[in-house]
Amino acid sequence: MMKRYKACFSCGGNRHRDSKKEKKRINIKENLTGAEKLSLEDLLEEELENPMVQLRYTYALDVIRAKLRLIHADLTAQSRRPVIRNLSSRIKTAESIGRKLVKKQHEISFETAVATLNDIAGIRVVCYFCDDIYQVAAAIREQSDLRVIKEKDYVKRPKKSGYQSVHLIVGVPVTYRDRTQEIRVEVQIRSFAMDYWAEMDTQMCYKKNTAQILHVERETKNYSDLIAEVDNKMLELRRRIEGG
Ligand code: 0O2
Repeated sequence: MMKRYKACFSCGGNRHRDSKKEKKRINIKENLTGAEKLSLEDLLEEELENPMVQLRYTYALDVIRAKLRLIHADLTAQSRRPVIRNLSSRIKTAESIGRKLVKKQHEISFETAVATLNDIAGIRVVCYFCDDIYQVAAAIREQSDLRVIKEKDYVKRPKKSGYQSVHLIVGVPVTYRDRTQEIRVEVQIRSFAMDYWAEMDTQMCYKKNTAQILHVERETKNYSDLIAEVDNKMLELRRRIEGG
């Protein structure tokens, strides 16, 4: 399940401390506990960890996961080979949300996170071949109970880093009693080879220091090109085999 962090964000929250809304929220907290002022990071973590919030995001992830299992079964039956290799999901930690809000120069608050971030809930779909990505994306678009809000194709146009994946931001209706809320889930769809690169890239980021950064980034970008070449060759081979 989700890892719990004590949030520690780079801006320290000082830039945001003056907002009227924030003062009000801190006062409310003081009245309730009499404890010392909570930082913006702690407030964000506390609101994110509210069971009703967590359960809404978990519900949305469960819906998408169930849908992807159906899509996998359908596409596997059609093509007579497995299409999706694995699925993984997570709810973003308060620490990671805080970092992203700072990066986007947004106020650190739960409301801003919910309003501006598309990936508080995320699911990763790893397919065997690069053409499977588009089959899965098309099948998601066809689902009448889901709304595709935004799409980014980093396979056709890889990121400067070399990162490749298709991202769909999908709206999932979550109804509790008489209230329906649309929860956004980021679905990252990539091939097995693209996933290998992304995982290794994440690992390298932890290792690199400022002096190494340019060199490491150049090298990982080159490996992304190499891996894409192998990915395409595997696809060509599969098509030759299928063609008899
Ligand atoms: P984490 O830990 O994976 O959650 P948007 O707000 O929708 O317009 P966003 O989310 O700001 O767009 O950016 P983007 O590039 O569409 O998607 C960001 C996510 O893609 C990242 O999430 C990563 O999961 C993945 N990603 C993007 N670029 C790279 C890269 O160069 N290397 C690797 N390994 N992954 C990448 P987070 O929030 O950064 O992290």
